[in-house]
Amino acid sequence: MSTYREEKLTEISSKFQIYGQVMHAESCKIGHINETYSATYDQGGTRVRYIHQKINQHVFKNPEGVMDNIMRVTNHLQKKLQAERAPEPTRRTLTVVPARDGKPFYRDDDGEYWRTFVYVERTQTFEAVQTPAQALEAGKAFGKFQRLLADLPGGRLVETIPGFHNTRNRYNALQQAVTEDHYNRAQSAAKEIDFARKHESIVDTLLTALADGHLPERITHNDTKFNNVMLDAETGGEICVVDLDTVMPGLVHYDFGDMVRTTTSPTLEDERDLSKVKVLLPMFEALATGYMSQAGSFLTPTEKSYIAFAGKLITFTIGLRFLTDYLNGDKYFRVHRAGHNLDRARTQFKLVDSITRHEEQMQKFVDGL
Ligand code: GN1
Ligand code: MG
Repeated sequence: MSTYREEKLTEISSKFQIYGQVMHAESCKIGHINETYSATYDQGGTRVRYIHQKINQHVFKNPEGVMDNIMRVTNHLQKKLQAERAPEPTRRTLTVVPARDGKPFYRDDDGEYWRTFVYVERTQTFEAVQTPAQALEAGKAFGKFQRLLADLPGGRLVETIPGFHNTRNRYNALQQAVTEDHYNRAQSAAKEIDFARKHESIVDTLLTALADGHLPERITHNDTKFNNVMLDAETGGEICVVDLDTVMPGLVHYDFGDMVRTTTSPTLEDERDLSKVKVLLPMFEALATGYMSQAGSFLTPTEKSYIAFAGKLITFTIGLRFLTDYLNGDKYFRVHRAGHNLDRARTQFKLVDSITRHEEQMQKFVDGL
């Protein structure tokens, strides 16, 4: 890590209510948005770890609203886990460590927002799903998350990114990027742009059902990728879901859909060998079983009837976003190579195709649960 970063992290570490000396810090998690570090402290002779994270304000325009949501959600989860007598409850939801002034964040001299979490030990995360057992755990983890938050007291959570999963808006943003074509990239993405246009008919389905009152708004996570589930390093069982910045009012389909996107094809999000990208039904069945074991108690029949569709829609939506960002010059998602966002879009669209082929079978399986 650069000296700048080490010095910065030493400064940051002194701003939170942590007892002990920071020993070292390192970069962790390959997210596309925030900067994340794990830091090891010496606390009376014992090593303890914390997570320090800088919030990306280009993406999250209201960081205090983000932290307000996270405090409400994590406090509620902690209470519910204790009431349910869950073992090791402090490993099962994130714990925010307050700053010295008691706020859930520290704002530095550059106006950057930092926050700190207790490090959840003895867990593992994976960039790509490997087994149906893992898909089952992911489904269970996010299903439980929704279930435990169903009775969150207080007003509506802040919409940290308004219209985050609004596929109509995402579709329109793509059309605008194509028209402007500031980076002269539209030609290189002609096939993908065409794919997007051919699928326009699906973009309003859930929005219309919500507007017509057929689907209820709930509290959802909205970024349920598989690498946001911490699995116990020993047993592989789900422990804790992370990345709570986009917890806000939403449809359960946003969560289930992103789980389908990231846990039914055992490939990376930017896999270039598209022949490998496809839904494996045993993965889907395990995912749906895990999810329904928790969410089955509160889902309405109409919500349930859109479950397989959700996988297609959200995979398509994330594909639209990658493609739009490619055309807009890679301003949003961190890229590591030329054409990275285009590769990501291609992978998503290939998966959309595969889900479409299996959609009926997938829904039938869910109906039988
Ligand atoms: C972003 O936080 P991170 O990098 O895991 C994005 C998600 C996308 C995901 C695609 C706030 O997630 O919506 O699905 O990349 N988060 C935000 O990998 O835009
Ligand atoms: Mg995220």
